[in-house]
Amino acid sequence: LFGTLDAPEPDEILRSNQAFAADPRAHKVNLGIGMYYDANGRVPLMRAVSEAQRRIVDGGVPWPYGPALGSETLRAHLAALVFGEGTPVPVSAQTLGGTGALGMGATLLAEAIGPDAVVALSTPSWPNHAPIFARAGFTIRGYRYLDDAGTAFDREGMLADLAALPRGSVVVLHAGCHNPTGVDPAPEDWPAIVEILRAHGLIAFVDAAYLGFGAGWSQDCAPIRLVRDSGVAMLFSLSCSKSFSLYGERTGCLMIPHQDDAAARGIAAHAAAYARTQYSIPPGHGARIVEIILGDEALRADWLAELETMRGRIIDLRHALVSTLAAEGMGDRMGHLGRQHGLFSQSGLTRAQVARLAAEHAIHAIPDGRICIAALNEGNLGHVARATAEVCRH
Ligand code: PLP
Ligand code: TYF
Repeated sequence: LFGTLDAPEPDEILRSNQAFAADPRAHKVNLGIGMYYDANGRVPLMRAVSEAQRRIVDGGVPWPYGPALGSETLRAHLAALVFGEGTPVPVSAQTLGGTGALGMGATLLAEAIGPDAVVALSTPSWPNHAPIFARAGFTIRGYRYLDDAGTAFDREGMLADLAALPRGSVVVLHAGCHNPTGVDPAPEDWPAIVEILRAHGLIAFVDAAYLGFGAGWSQDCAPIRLVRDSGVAMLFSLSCSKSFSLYGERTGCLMIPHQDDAAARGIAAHAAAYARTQYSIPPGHGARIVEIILGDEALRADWLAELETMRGRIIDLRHALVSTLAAEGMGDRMGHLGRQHGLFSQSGLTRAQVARLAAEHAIHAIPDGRICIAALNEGNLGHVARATAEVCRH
């Protein structure tokens, strides 16, 4: 029956994760899939999340069906957290993580503007971006993002490529902590990007999965607010997976600012129709956890403080890795890792070197050279640096 189906391209990130899981060596290291790990190599259960869970259990709260667009309180809290207290609440839907927000947004866009429009992605981008927008029927195009060395932002290249897009194209922008490169536009680059979007009639789809991991929560929200304040047509996908360490709960939100009441009602109806045919209602548990945290001043402050500690630990790890690699004889060849942001960097390792890291040293990275810095710790950093220097030497 299904023999005619072509197998889709396998996801190299998930494949690397499977290879790690199947590796029997005790000293194995997982630099592949993007998760934040603590100093003991564990995905943290954040203090505020733990307390919110306790309140849910102690309160004996039941789990009835909820609305198709999810919790209105959660959506209002998230909008205030990103766009500022007291600003207009955008039309929004609670989604299945950031991925669900991208999928819903892509479908709503295809319904609204037709799938003939171009969707432009940074080269490179998160490998799920292209299939998500392609599934909604869009034609995908790349825009330049990295300089020739592949380690810094190519401002002129990006601006030129955006300016060359047909009017009405959709531009997917990483809000920060770019996946897979860790390379972000500087704060002073964003006004020029927004001006190109405005002048050329482009639609911004801003994707945020790492808020709080870049320069700090409010700094990380600044580009998102800048796009919103410019009046450019905008969709915004927010993932709570990393910022609340709630990966498996599938908590996220799609927000669409600047809509008058009639447009907002239309969007909400289409979003609810999408939910109804895909999954009916979004999952409740992670959403209730985030809602409890954001609705309680003390819990919210503790969550932000712990997130800030996580951010600081990644920066320390970046510097420790750069200096340990230098001590292993690599000079400043990987100095860019210390200047980049978020969970990831592209190491510059070739596919062959990545394969050797896995085969000879039980270190699993993504074949394109992406490494998850947040998976390093005191116990594995020396091993990773020695092995990296070794595969680069021979
Ligand atoms: N967007 C980017 C850039 C990501 O790296 C991720 C990673 O998970 C997502 C969206 C999706 O997030 P989620 O796991 O919440 O679906
Ligand atoms: O890039 C990452 O590693 C994360 C997690 O199909 C992820 O964004 C990776 C692949 C995937 C879903 C999530």
